[in-house]
Amino acid sequence: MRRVSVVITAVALLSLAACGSSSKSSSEGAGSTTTVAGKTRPHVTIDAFDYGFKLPAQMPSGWVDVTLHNTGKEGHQIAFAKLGSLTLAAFKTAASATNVKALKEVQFVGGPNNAEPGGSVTATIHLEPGEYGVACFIPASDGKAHAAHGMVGKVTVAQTADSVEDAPTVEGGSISLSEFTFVPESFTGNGMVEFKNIGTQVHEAIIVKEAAGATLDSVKAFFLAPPGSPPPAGPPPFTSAGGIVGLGPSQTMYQQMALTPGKYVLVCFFPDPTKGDQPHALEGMVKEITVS
Ligand SMILES: [Cu+2]
Repeated sequence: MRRVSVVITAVALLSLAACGSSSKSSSEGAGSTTTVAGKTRPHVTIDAFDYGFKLPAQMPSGWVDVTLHNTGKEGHQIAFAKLGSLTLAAFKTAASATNVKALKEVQFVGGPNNAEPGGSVTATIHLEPGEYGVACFIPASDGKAHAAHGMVGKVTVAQTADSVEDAPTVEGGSISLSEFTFVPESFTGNGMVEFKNIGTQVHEAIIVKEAAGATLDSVKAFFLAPPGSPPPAGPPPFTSAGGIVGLGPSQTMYQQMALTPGKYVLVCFFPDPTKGDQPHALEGMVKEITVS
């Protein structure tokens, strides 16, 4: 029951966050490219709507800038998972139920998170050739993941002349994710930021900027309303600042950031399969960081 309450709170915030200012961070226009040591990193823009993705049939392997452009009315994300031996049908079933235990075999490599309605979030992920399942795990008002409503699919990844294997250059520091915390290192919030999963479970980072007068406690109160109670009244005490989703153990990904000075909160709602799918946020995975 606790999980459902938290999850519904998360939905509310992601919808309400749409009323706030648009996220300037981690957004890039569709079709823009990034030059890496003379070679341009491929940039793929995927439209998200309520409820589905407009997916390309194929994406280049290597490091790819993935922009999720949200044309819907609810917040969305797209997590990429290399299927390996899991069938697409099994992936769809498990993703629709946010059954991370059944997704143990897939390799989650990350993706852009927390794209507000009308907004875009870009993340740089590494893809190996093969079949990938993609999904949005954000819950709809019925408590089921958006994946269960159609935000699940498949992308084929192949090496092409566009493929770039040189990892992005880190400019804005790094953030390590593990059970159950975020550890920033030399983090400035500006330039390319590295996200590393040094733990054993899949994690995400939903990033929000505290509104004037807000505190970590007021943000937590919004994210983690007690079981059975609605989130606090009024607008959310924060605005969206992008984020990353579905980063599996030992995986690294990047996000271009341009965070303005202020206090930010990182939250992970990924379920802990060893604790009855309790969201990591309830196990301490909520962190305030200051950008100066
Ligand atoms: Cu987590």
